[in-house]
Amino acid sequence: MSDARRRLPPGQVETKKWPVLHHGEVPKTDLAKWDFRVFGLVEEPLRLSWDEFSRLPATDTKSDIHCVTRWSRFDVRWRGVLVSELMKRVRPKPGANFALAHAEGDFTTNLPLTDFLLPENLLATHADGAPLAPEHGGPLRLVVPHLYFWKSAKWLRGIEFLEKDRAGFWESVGYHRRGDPWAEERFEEE
Ligand SMILES: Nc1nc2c(c(=O)[nH]1)N[C@H]1C(S)=C(S)[C@@H](COP(=O)(O)O)O[C@H]1N2
Ligand SMILES: [Mo]
Repeated sequence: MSDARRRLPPGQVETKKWPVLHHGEVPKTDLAKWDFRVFGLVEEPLRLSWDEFSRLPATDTKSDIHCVTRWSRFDVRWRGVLVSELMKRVRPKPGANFALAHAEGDFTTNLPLTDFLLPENLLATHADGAPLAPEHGGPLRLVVPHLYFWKSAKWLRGIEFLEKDRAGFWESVGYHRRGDPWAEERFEEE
């Protein structure tokens, strides 16, 4: 099997392009008013301004994107703050089992805590060497490479830790609660 085939989850097709997909309008972000919040089941809630967030240590990563609409894009170069770096500043309470990513305009997406904490997950400010374009989620998006791309919330504004799973935006209209592309967890069975 070719390298490209091995990297392609079942039912996916590789594209060199980067399609833009989301619900609603691209939000206009005023960085002076922007904040990033960590709340819910955590010992100390955290609130960072854009300046404070920008001072967190940045890391370069590279990962593949797998969209549930069946396109995959290989080797996207990301730059941003590793979730593990953020977690050095946050202590989830013992009952925290899920993370709910909050984005502009009430968009949310839910992740089991174990999926959220994986070492390759990133709070991305840059893609392919440039600041993340607004249509791709700039100034900040979540990147969770091992799950379908709808879990990678664009225009990310915070993370809420929860005891019980709470369906996010796409999950509440039938998308799978976990979304593993290798297991083709596309939609919840009726
Ligand atoms: N805030 C927000 N983030 C979102 C979405 C959305 O509707 N709102 N859609 C998701 C879906 S379904 C996909 S496939 C990817 C698309 O990201 P892209 O436009 O950068 O390719 O964003 C995800 N993140
Ligand atoms: Mo999607």
